Amino acid sequence: MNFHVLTLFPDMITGGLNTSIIGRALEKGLLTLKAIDIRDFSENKHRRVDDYPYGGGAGMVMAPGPVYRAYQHVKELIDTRVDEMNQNLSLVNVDNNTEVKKDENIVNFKKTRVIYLTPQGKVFNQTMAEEFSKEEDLIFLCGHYEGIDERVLEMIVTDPVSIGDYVLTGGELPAMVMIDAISRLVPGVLNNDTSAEFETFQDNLLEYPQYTRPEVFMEKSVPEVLLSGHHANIDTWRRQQSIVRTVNNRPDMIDKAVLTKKEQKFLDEYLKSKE
Ligand code: 6GU
Repeated sequence: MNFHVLTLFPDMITGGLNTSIIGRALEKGLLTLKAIDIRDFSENKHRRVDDYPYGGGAGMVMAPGPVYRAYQHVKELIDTRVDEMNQNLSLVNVDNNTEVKKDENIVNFKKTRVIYLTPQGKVFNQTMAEEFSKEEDLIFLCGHYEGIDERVLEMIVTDPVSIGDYVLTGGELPAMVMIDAISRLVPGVLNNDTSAEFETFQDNLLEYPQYTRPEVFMEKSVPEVLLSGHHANIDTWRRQQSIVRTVNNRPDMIDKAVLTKKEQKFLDEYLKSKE
């Protein structure tokens, strides 16, 4: 997966994503991350990229020119790489003396998706993360000030995305949030292949609580069942904890959760005990 981020604050992107799990995946070459400074594509001698809004009003608007040229630059890099991959593929096929129709060589003729981070976008969720994680390249466009000239957005954006119902000062943090959520779904990024499948949101239940040593911390003990070694009881207890957490913290999710008859009975009794 190759991430390309169009931004006025490239250091924020590269600095924020080169540690821990994502940093290791970048080192391993499972991911690449390029932050492109939109200011480098200003044709103004003061490197200006914003201007006053037509029709008046507060704040400044990012001009279409620098954004469009930054996008073209990234797109050319992607297209060149895809062309090279296809040429190499043709060479391999020639060497193997295999008959290949021309378009069987084409690895990526899909239009690269351009995600515009905006509170006006569709709200990001795990299903969208899964969908985006199947792409080979993703372009993120981060706005600042009062936004970006609508014309360039109409020309290049395929996916306007928000990360929730609150307003931030720019698209960089949302882009980083999305890159993190998408990256951990790319095969090999997590050490543990299965862990991405079995957790929060996958079956519309929140995760159960976790404990580690010491067994007693400031007079608080680890729940006894976890020390019992009885795996069936542990699984039941964890499912029940997930159900309790979901109904208390995310009552909007509990109706979508798939519960066994026993679990439904447990939930009914729990809710009754709370009345
Ligand atoms: Cl994507 N951008 C900004 N500026 N604010 C947001 C957001 C995005 N998502 C939630 N709030």
